[in-house]
Amino acid sequence: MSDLPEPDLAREWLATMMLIRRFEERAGEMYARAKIGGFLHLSIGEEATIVGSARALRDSDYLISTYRSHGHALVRGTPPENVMAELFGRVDGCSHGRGGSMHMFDLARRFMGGYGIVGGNLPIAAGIGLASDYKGSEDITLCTFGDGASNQGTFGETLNLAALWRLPVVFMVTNNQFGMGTALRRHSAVTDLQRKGESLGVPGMRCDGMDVLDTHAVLSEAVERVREDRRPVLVEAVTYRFRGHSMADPEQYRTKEEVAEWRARDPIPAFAERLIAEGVIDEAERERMDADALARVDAAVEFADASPFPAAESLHDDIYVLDPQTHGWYSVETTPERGEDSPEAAEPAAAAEESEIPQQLTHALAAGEDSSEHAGGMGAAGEAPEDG
Ligand SMILES: Cc1ncc(C[n+]2csc(CCOP(=O)(O)OP(=O)(O)O)c2C)c(N)n1
Repeated sequence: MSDLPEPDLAREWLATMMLIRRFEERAGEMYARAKIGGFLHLSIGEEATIVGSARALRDSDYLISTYRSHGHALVRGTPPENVMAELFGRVDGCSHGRGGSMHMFDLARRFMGGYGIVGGNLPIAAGIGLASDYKGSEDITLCTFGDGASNQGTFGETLNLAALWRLPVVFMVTNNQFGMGTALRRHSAVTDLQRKGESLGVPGMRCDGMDVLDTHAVLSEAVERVREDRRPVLVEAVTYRFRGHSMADPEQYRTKEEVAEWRARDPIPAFAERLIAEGVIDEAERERMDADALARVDAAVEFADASPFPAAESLHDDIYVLDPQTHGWYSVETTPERGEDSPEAAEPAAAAEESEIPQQLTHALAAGEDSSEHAGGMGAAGEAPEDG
């Protein structure tokens, strides 16, 4: 059994797990009440993996996650108000209301975001690791992704390059047993996921992702190894997603008994009971901590509700623009200056020559490609889209 950390630290870990749980439950309710549009993926059941791993980082280290990332923003210290406002699509959201559930982001706290593309965050993590090395810093990056993502091409490509270039990245596969409705044994030939990087030169480790202490102990070792040796490692955190994949999941791929078995190992009561048994907190304090978490979530909802939607005129700020009629900083037909609609805009042909990407966009436009396919935008509030 892993040792407990200092009492204040232990309380903070429990409080953060409780906050994530209460936040996620409320987010689910708000989705049902059509306050939240698009997709919503909850991490209920995975709190020990989130808190145990993130608390192994220094504040200056980077964390990068997936579309299941509300908890990652909260654990890094993004105020619940700004996370909830993001879910509501409001201007005070941590991505100014433009990302929604799948695109949390907080640069100041070195949370490099949620990503909607399965496996899409791995190459970005390698890039962040390369930048850390290039700058001669000690920073490392923790990149978390799902068991399903370990089958993506980006997994092999990124781990190979990370090992070859000795990039300071801890890859953590959050094995919650399913990729959408497909169980691990049905989607991966190798189910011992910590071994999936071995042939690529990335050694593996495993932690009990239902136990915040074990997760923290294993991740601390991984983080320190990576910081010292400047070589990547792969950690498998074994956990379970208590709720459906997203809000529109009939859960026909698993039995109620299986869910109940894992729920009996709920990481929050398990850790709370250990703290009570060792005299760090008592039952009254546990209840107070839970009430505090609820009060913070209440305040977050109130804040998000009062926050305005972004102004219509700001629609084209901070985005890549494909439509030649609209003026964004990366628009093909206008100046490439950020946020500017400058009278000195380059001629369209000249602008297209400046980089390959605008040319590609020009070709896509010429070929009549539908830009909405690339946009990944949010659906109407309250809809139950099939998936992200
Ligand atoms: C490249 C890509 N393919 C498919 C999808 C649709 N999709 C969204 S989530 C998901 C399952 C991923 O499962 P896993 O990596 O285990 O993460 P989890 O959802 O369990 O956290 C899929 C297939 C996508 N978003 N991106």
